Amino acid sequence: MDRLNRSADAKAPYDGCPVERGYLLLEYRCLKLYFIKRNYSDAVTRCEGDRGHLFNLKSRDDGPALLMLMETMGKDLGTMGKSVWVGANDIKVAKVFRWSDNTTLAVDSELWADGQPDDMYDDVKNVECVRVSYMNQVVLDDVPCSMKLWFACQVDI
Ligand SMILES: [Ca+2]
Repeated sequence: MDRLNRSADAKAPYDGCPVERGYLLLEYRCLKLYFIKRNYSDAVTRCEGDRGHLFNLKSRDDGPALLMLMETMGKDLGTMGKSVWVGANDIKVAKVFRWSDNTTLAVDSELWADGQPDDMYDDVKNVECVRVSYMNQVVLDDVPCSMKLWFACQVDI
């Protein structure tokens, strides 16, 4: 079926968002939070299995959708130490963070937590993957890709 036909039918509001797989349409974003802890590459693979990618949380405007998603699932990102993988990393070129659609996440973006990205986590250096947590607002931090975290997948609609 081509897109035109599908968009004309009764499922139009969710068109392309796999709600049957537990995705939710929140403020025009099609998202699912996985409450299983995985390293970054396993999380990427899981999202790709849904024909999506890790959530590209590119602006403050994306914060409410994530918090709403957590709330819907009965979880709270505001608790200390809680964080979720998002779709940015600097694996290809150090210090050049890219979202999964290849757009850049500037190192001076207001989305980073204070002092981030610092290419560091405890004693580990050269860390390359990005998580989001909540400190009065959603904030990003670069951490080791081997960390096991919850993750948010996004399907483009
Ligand atoms: Ca860091």
